[in-house]
Amino acid sequence: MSYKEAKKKFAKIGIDTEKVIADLAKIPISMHCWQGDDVGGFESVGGASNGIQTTGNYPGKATTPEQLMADIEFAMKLIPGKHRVNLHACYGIHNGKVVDRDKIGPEQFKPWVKWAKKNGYGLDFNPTFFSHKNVVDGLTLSSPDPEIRKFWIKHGIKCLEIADYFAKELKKPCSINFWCPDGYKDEPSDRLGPRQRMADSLDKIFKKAKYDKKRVLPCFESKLFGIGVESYTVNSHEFVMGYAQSRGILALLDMGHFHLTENVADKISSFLMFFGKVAFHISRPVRWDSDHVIRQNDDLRAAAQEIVKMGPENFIIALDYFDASICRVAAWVLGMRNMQKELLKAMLTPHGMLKDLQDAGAFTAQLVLQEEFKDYPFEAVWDEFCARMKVPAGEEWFKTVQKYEKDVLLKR
Ligand code: RNT
Ligand code: ZN
Repeated sequence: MSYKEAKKKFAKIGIDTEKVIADLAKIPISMHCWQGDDVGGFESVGGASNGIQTTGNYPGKATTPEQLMADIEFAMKLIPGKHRVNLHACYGIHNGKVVDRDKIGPEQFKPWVKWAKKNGYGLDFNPTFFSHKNVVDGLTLSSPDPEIRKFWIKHGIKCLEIADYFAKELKKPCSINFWCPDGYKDEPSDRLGPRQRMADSLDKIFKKAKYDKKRVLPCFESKLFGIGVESYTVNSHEFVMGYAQSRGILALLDMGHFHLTENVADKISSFLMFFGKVAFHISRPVRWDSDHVIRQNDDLRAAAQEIVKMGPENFIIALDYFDASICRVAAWVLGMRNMQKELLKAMLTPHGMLKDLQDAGAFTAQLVLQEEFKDYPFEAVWDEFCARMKVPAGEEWFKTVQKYEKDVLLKR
């Protein structure tokens, strides 16, 4: 179906595709730098550890800042619209002399800011509470050892200051997400103490750090379990909700951090009501928090539908997956485009009409139309969107990546 025909068809159910195209172009997605090098970073060659695990050894991984930047730029060219890049503290650029995490500052991130300015990307940030010798017994901010806590508190403070530097330089708000691996493999005897220590450490970080609350948006990510922390995580969903709500920061939902049968999309409206803004890690768990590349599946569809209904401007949409078994550049492009495709499908759904059916108790009509609208000609609008954004619409983007792989990635 041509775009013209699709436009008419959507107009009949009250959807203005021109507006949808314009609106979709304005939704930034935060692309995670860590898909480019299996969450490696530039401090050491050790790779990811302490609660982060990648599997696979696909060739062509970025091993230097220049390579990672080039790969991100290449991927971004195949993704419609202007987006953000999500950095982790372990991606500081140290030029030979590695500064430890309690001492890093804007200095290590200057080249990133210069690069982001040149390319027009916004930047988001994350302290790195993993892949480090000071994660002792799997604990950071909740460690019973005050020296260990002190180290990680300093790291948190430094990172808030780096986020502030990003926001100031790029003149765009910067979200900074706190995720810590803290937890226990087996039944702990004390569940309260670690949570009290965690809250106290976080309070110290937010109190001492110098940052502008208007331009830096701290987020706090919960997690149900991890490998090696099967029995207890300090930052459980309830803990994170309570802490974030009481301290005026945002809670972050990661799609892989809940029971597999839990409907993460259902949580969004409650979050929005009580936080005003929702931070999201879009991920795909397969049997566990496996961080697979996101697909256009029911979970992503449901999340996108809620994001669109609640107003995308109220969300920080960040991707979080890392597959080391496939081409990393393709993984970025596919995931970003899948996110946009699901947002577009949601924007092409007449939510007002469906809501009225729900309120009228017309459940048969609601079910029928919810299903029928899934078959509306989304593809014609996507193609038009891509054409206007000057990126390939269909699978031909992959040929471009294959060429880059042959010419650049496989020569590393
Ligand atoms: C880990 C969390 C966290 C990380 C990134 C790298 O389970 O999802 O968000 O994936 O910070
Ligand atoms: Zn996450």
